[in-house]
Amino acid sequence: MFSRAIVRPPGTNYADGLTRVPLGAPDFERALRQHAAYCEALERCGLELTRLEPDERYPDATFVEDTAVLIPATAILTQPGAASRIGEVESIRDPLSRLFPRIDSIPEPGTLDGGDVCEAGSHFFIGLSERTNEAGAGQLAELLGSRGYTASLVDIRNVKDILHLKSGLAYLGDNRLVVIEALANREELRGYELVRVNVDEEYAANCVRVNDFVLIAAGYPAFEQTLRGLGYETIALEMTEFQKMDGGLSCLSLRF
Ligand code: CIR
Repeated sequence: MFSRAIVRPPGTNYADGLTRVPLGAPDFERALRQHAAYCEALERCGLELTRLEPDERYPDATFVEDTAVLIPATAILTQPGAASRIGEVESIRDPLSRLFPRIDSIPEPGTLDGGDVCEAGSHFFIGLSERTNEAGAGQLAELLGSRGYTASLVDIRNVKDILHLKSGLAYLGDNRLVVIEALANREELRGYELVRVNVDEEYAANCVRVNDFVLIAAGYPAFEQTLRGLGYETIALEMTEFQKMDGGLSCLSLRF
């Protein structure tokens, strides 16, 4: 169960952030509305929100999930793999210090984005990606290990179209993982029940189970139907303006 989340609305220079997807520039006002609806959905799931101010120094700062990995004992500050995002970590240190008993970090030469870290109960999948390197993943695995969690690596460097591990993998609880086809046959995921996402609905794989609900991107009817068929109550959210900046649903919040 989650009880809180940290969110940060996009700033006016949001469109200056990083993106690899050819979907055009985001509309700032629409992004704000979509962000507000996202926050409302988290509250509907029972979460108390810590709402940070937009941070115009970092156009990608709305994607707060990339800056930390949270477990009850500590908030682990990451080491973003994109140079323009490194400062975001310092900007979230204070709020996390007020909410967590301890702060740890991933030092260089490690790099690690929170979007590459998929928590599945007491196990963590850590993606090796364009943003997360072996050193960063190893440091995180060690920190988690010292707190009683297990971790395994999932190399996505050759998986086309996904920026982070969680762009293609989500944990629903109940030993169930949502996966895109490109990851469905991975040895690392054996032992879990896999909920596959159609190739033409891949963006929807980045969904988030929050207490009694699963938040999903709007516009992916087959996947929504699959989740409902499994007995989940879904909340579909318009994510178009975040998708344009390569962002998924999970990256807009840090949940704990
Ligand atoms: C970036 O490229 O870093 C941002 N524009 C998007 C980050 C999305 N984060 C995530 O999926 N965890």
